[in-house]
Amino acid sequence: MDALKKGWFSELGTLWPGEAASLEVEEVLFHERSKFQDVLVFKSKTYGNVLVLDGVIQCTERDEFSYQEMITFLPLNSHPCPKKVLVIGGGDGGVIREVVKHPDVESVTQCEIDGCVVEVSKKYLPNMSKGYDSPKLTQHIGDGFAYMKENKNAFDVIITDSSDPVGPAEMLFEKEYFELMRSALKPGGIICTQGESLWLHLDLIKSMQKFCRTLYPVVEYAFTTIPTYPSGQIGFTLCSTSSDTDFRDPVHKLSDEQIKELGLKYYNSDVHKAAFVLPQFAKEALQESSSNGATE
Ligand code: SPM
Repeated sequence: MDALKKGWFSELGTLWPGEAASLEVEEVLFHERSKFQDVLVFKSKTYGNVLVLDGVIQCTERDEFSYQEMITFLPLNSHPCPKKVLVIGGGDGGVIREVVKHPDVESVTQCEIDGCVVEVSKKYLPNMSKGYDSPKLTQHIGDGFAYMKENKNAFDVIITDSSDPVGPAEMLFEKEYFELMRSALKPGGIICTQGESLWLHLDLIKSMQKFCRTLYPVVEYAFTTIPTYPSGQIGFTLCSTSSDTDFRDPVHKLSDEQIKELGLKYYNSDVHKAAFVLPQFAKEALQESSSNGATE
């Protein structure tokens, strides 16, 4: 594998041509091809154990909490009562770990297509996969599309924790998928999906915002910082079926005591609000996509 050379892993990818971040490898812990993708776990020198799918870093033990907390608490704290949650993807378990912390959540269903990722995470990423022990969880190893087609009007919140739009996750960035999620939501339901980087994928984000606006009355992009994703930033597409939703002003505001009880290390209510404040170039680009978005 070209990405592993002379004790370093380099993240070479078609979505970020001409650049590649590298991590020093102490030991390769697992490396096999599953039915769906190349699965690698290595112990890095400074970021703990690292999960890589098809050559792309999915999470490291050192900085994963930024992404997992934000993709979870941005939607859950924007919904008045998020009792039933669906997670598509998220095989490492980190999002499940966060979802089951929320006191309003009664049940969470996970659809992960690749059982190998779940098993590998249980073995090598114990702090992420510990959510798998929760009695709130029902897990399906299978296709999220098929599951949602059979479960209409069923969920308060749907979180899509996917890899990038190349390979198995490509369809999760298309309009049909967002239509399907809408049909699986209860009235007032909210979705939050992995929404890619402003620095690298602005055209993709613009086109997603545009088609989302044809399906949902409220559509926003928020982001978090994370050193081991290309450009150090990754975003989230948030949509609500209710025009009353204001993602920028969370319904559930957490006190310092609650933050501590929930063990949150990145998310707090100020970070929630700030996540929607965009730099000027992005604000202009997304405003542009919204001004001609109503009819697509
Ligand atoms: N639970 C963590 C899974 C991570 N899912 C998102 C991975 C994205 C990796 N690529 C980032 C590319 C940024 N443009």
